[in-house]
Amino acid sequence: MIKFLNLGLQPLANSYLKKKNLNHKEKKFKLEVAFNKKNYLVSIVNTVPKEKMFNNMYPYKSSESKTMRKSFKDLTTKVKKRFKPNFIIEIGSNDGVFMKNFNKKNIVGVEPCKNLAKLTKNINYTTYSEYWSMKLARKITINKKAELIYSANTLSHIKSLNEIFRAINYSLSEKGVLILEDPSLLKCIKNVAYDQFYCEHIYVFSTIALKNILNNFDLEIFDVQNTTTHGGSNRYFIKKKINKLYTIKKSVKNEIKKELKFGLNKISTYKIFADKVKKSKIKLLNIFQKLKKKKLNIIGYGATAKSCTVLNYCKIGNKFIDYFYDTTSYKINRYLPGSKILIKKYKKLNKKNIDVVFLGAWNFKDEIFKKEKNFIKKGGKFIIHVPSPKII
Ligand code: DWN
Repeated sequence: MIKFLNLGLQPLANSYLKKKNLNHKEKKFKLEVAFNKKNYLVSIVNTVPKEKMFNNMYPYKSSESKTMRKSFKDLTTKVKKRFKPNFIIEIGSNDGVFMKNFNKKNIVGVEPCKNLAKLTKNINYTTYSEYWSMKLARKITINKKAELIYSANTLSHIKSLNEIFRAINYSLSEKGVLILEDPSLLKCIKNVAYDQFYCEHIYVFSTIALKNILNNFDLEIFDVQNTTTHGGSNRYFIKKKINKLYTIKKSVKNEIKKELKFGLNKISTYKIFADKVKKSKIKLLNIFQKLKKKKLNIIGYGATAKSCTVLNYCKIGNKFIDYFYDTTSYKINRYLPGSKILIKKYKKLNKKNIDVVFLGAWNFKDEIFKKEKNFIKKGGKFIIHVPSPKII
């Protein structure tokens, strides 16, 4: 593994602080990112035990944005039509935003965060509140294998790829399909979206890396689609190699071509990216300093896990940002880890008391700009740090 990026000491991204704990020392870990030149996998170097991140107090709910609700709903329609699955497993079912589009008889969820699993259990969707493992795979599919396994923004959070794919291989029927959806490394590197790296994102996958990993488990990608969610993701359609029901689509070759052309197989590409990250930090700090000199009121919008990386790496704290707005109940009245900026319950932006807004949830720019059109009309501005820090 070759380290190429050092994002400093970072707290746990989704560990929002209570007021009474503001003076407690926060646990921090060294956030470094590395490239494996054998299989092209990009991963963080130091990982945090899963129980510290995914427990009974996980704050993130996938259904919080219109964009994601629509994305999951649209996929459901396509999946039903294309694969007609009768037995589906969703790994990382979160608050049920995907699951709820299916009949309760046809889908089971796996969600180790007990507070979230409860939400789907309460409405009678079978949900295993456990980490995805071989043991769990045996429990769920000992008698009946899955025709579809779906996992969005989850496998990148699990350290043991061996355990993940062995368990998937065991659970998937011979003719079954695995659909994986995760942020695209190509998009992340191209857009200098370094905030995709934090404790939970152990991996940011490329097609070339995923192909190499899947090969060890006799699995192969037969289709790949680029989606716009989370700043640019890939949706991979995967099958067992023995399954001849699907032919490998041109999309796979094309995606690999794009990645190789950009140089995702070369360490030099990642070194260039790391230089851009350093420049991005300087530029973002300059923007904040200039705005503060003018005594403008700056707030944040969307207290994302990604913001944790940016704010702590760039050392942007409550001297620059007065507070964040967020719609998520678990985050409200808490403080962002490290930077200790207060998170307030979302209110429509008002130009009377807010001049500039740092867009923590930059991946939902279109949805947020639509919602805040009056603020924009009245001259309200946003700071966006991806692909390059600027005021718009
Ligand atoms: O992989 C992960 C992704 C999918 O979700 C997890 N490791 C953790 C989490 O990452 P994130 O916090 O960076 O995700 P989002 O989806 O960018 O978070 C958006 C945040 O912004 C949420 O807290 C909700 C909030 N929000 C809001 O307050 N108003 C979002 C929208 C669209 C809004 O209008």
